[in-house]
Amino acid sequence: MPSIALIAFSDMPGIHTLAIVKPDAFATGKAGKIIAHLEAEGFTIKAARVLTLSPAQGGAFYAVHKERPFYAELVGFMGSGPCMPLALERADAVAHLRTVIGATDPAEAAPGTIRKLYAESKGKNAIHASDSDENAAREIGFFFDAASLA
Ligand code: FUP
Repeated sequence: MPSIALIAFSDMPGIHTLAIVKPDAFATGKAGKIIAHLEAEGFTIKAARVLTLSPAQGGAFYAVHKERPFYAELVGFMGSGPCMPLALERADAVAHLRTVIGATDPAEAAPGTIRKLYAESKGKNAIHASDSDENAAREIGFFFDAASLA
């Protein structure tokens, strides 16, 4: 269960979301450019970590996809090196971040989006972003406790 402080942080409608700079972006040295892109879009970083996900952590985070054919590959990739979860704040956070990252497959992503600029494939696609306020609250709580949220 999230703490009371975390609920207060995450329940403000629409202003928080979770991004993860994925291992491919670290491997290609693009993590800093991606963070700069997020700040230029008006996101404030409220909390950040760098960690390598264990199979259990990656599997739990992406449990919603566990019946999908790409699940094992996804969990393996997400644990292949460091990643960086970021709790972000901005008006209309979830929807705006989804626009800023672009389509799942960089080949289909709009020009100027993070995935178009920095991703190499549908699997190795540089960044994760929450897809709803409900999932943003859950995903922020997955990585951060109340004490680490600014
Ligand atoms: P997105 O929300 O854009 O990250 O996309 P999805 O929630 O559909 O997928 C989550 C992650 O699964 C993607 F970021 C990458 C991976 N994936 C694949 O590897 N292959 C696919 O065909 C679809 C998704």
